[in-house]
Amino acid sequence: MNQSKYPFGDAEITALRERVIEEMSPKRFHHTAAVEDMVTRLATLFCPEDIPALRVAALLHDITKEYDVPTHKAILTRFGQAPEAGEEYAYKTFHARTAALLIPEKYPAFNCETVVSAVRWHTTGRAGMTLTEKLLYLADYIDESRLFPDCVRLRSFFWNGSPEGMTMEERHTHLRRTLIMSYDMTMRALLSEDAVISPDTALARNELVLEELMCCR
Ligand code: DGI
Ligand code: FE
Ligand code: FE
Repeated sequence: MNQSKYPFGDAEITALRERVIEEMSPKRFHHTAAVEDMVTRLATLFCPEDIPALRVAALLHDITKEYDVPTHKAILTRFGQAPEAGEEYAYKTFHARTAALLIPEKYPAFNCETVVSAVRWHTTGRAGMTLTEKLLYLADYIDESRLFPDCVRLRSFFWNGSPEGMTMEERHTHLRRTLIMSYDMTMRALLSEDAVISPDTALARNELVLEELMCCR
């Protein structure tokens, strides 16, 4: 028999998809479904055993994206989590935090660490990201519904590198290089808007760059 690491499978994930579609605009659901597909493709290469959790995390990652800032702040306050210094002005990152906070009460059947942490860190990443956190972060960036030039470029960089034909070690190096490229593009875009860069964004990028320097020079 197939032993899954997770207490949910295809039937529960299909029911979740039908519930999530009711909670967001058609546009947001279109993106959500595309992230589910992309994270499944990525997890097939890196950690097939985590596909159920990553599909769930994809379905839940943007459930609060369409809330306004006062609603995010009210949720954060209810959970005793005022935004940290530097995050107060990076309000577009709030939805990752509030979605993760609401999972235990709104979706208790899917309240597992892999799901919640992938949702929590999907926008900024963080220093010390787990593999599953990295995969949702990247899938959110390069899902096929995104046509923005940076996204198209990053999607091509990852898949044109033919990661299917690589050893696992080469795949991890390719993933790191793809993530570094994503952070460089995000930070350039944020700088061009004079936006506040979340400390987690900066820490995640620096850690990956240092790993690259130590490994490959
Ligand atoms: O929710 P999505 O649109 O699917 O994607 P996302 O969760 O990656 O959110 C992207 C938005 O978040 C985009 O408008 C840029 C913003 N963002 C990401 N990192 C930071 C940030 N905004 C600020 N101010 N600082 C960050 O570090
Ligand atoms: Fe998001
Ligand atoms: Fe998203």
